[in-house]
Amino acid sequence: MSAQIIDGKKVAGELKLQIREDVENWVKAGNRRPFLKVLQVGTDPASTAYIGAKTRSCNEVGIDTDTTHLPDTVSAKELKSVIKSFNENDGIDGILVQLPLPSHLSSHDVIESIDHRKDVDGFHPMNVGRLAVDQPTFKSCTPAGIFELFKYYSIPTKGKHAVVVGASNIVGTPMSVMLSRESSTGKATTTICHKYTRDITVHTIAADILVVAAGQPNLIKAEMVKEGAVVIDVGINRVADETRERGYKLVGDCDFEGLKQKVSWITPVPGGVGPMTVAMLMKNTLLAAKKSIYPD
Ligand code: BQF
Repeated sequence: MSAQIIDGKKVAGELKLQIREDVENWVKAGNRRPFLKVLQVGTDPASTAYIGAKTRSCNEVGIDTDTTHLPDTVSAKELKSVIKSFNENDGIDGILVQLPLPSHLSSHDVIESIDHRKDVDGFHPMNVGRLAVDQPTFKSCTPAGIFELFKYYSIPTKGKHAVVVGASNIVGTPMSVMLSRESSTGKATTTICHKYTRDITVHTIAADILVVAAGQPNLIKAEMVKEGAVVIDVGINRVADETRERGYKLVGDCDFEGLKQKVSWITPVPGGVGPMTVAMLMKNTLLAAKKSIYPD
């Protein structure tokens, strides 16, 4: 048996067409076009590439956007005063601070300084807390995108054993919360593995749904998964490849070729979860403009 491939690029494209229509209807009804402000600290090339993908998506769906660049020497005080000016600017609906930040800056402090009503990444403690208690919120884009894939492909989560590998604030933790909670789909029995887990295979082999966000190429091999499992690979790793003009290729955290023979569904890298993350950012920005989560 060979797995069915979850085509995140296709699903993201369809979602963006829907969002574009929603944006046009919002503007036709007499509202200002939604505006996303992106803040980049420093010049990390991967961050620049991700911001490029987000800017292109904004253009596709009709959301206005621009990026403010600050030097990697910026102080916490200066950065927070810039964010404060964005918070107070009524022309800005969504604010995104591209991560990671230089090490002298605390991402906790910076994220907390964003107005939670403009936190389209869903990283502010207000939004994370509301997620945990099943209230309407800006959901972290990657887990939200994975749930859109479950919906699109009619992959049930209710009553399943879901295992999340990786406990980051951005992916693993909100994913485990969304899987375990009652709302939307969810309703799974959820295990979360992290760097202190003694034997991850004990857990991964028991998973009906396996979500891997560890940032380690080839971490998950065929012998570590259950026959017929659903595998969601969130990893995006650069590995050297001389045959590519860039000198590298992108791979996930899973041995895709090995797993494909054994599981029922699997996401590729690239073209799996990544495009969904960006599409959900567009959705959150429209929700912010419409004040759908936090009415005035
Ligand atoms: C694809 C990200 C790690 C650290 C910071 C499409 C993206 C990626 C892959 C993308 C990511 C990962 C983003 C693909 C945004 C996802 O075709 O497979 C899009 O742009 N992402 C980010 O902003 O910061 C990160 C991963």
